[in-house]
Amino acid sequence: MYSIHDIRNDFPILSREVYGHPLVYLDNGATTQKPRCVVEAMVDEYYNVNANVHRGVHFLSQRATDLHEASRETVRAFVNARSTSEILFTRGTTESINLLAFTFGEAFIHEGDEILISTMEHHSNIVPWQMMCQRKGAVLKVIPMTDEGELLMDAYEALLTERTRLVCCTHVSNVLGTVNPVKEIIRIAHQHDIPVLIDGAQSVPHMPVDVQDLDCDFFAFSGHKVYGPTGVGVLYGKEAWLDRLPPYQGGGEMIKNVTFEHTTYNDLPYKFEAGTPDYVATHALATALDYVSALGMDNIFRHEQQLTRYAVEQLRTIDGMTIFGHTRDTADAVISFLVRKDGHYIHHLDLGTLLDRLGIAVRTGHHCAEPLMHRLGIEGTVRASFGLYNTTAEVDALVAGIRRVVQMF
Ligand code: 7TS
Repeated sequence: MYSIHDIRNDFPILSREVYGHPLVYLDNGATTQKPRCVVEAMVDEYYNVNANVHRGVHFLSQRATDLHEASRETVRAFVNARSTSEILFTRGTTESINLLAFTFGEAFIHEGDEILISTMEHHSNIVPWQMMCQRKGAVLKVIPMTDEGELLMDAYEALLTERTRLVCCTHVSNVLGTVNPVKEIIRIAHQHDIPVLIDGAQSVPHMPVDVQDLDCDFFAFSGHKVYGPTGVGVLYGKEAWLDRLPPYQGGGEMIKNVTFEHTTYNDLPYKFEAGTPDYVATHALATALDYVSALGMDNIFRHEQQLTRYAVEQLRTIDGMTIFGHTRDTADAVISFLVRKDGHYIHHLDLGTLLDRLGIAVRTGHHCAEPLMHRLGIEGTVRASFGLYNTTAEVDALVAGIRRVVQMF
């Protein structure tokens, strides 16, 4: 059963106060809070197991290696990859995308080739491709969207040419909550033999994800957004693609043999994992994935969908409210908004700062999606993003808080 009371007790930080008010944490799109079991997994590993992985004959090193590799299997099962060879540990979504942009660029991109991204990408799914395009003389093209924040699928298809080498698209917008039709995007790209990267930073925490069902070629996400620790993330890649990519960084772990003249590289996934991995974080990430799996991703999805719909409904009762996106009720647990007073929008930073004084944590600004802000013709928004532990009472506190703040202007 989905007992919100029990769940909240698993997250010590949720019972703290901010400026004398109970904390209302609605910035889960930026990072999620950690259940006790995740922190305890880290403490336990440092206190009782700690040793470097993959290189020790001794007891602790073997135990740490077992935990690290068991974590890879947990991640594999969580996203339903075919093999643990397809699960690369990185520092997060950003590093996953940079890894792919560099290696894919080296292997497959030539002058005049094209990379396709969407209007609603986070900077981490824009800038690495721009850098790669500059390096290789390639061209970045952008899938347009409607004013309501939906990708234009006909325009997408029309943008695919014989020079398109890769399509990179976010699963869920971190600003609009739009859930993109990624399965359809992938199907269409594959008709043209073009591989697809999905940025899953904002989908993995909120819905079941099956990379084989999606049939994506690459999929990136961050541990810290799915109740795991900071500093660890994942790049999934189909083995056939990963085998054809060169290494990203050189160093220990990623080699088979080294002489001063020549190095042979390790097998997957180690070829892409130079240096000591954050094996404590990988174990804690697996602990987080076990935690959400025990609650059930379907149940989390249902809970957050109900909460999001309730929040949209309640926010719309506020005079002057503009919610961006959310024109379909399939949108995810991220709501960006602005409030108009006396003919202009109250500045997002002012609104966010005054909400903070009431103990309500929201994010303000461009949300690392400046091109999307330009498309919407705004500088920034206030964003409330929900997690598995948020409640309708917290939505009510947000709505009451906004009403109170708006009165002050
Ligand atoms: N992609 C998307 C869709 C994201 O929302 C984010 C982070 C990233 C990539 C980068 O993830 P990282 O873990 O490598 O930093 N998004 C946000 C946000 O919306 N507010 O703070 C970080």
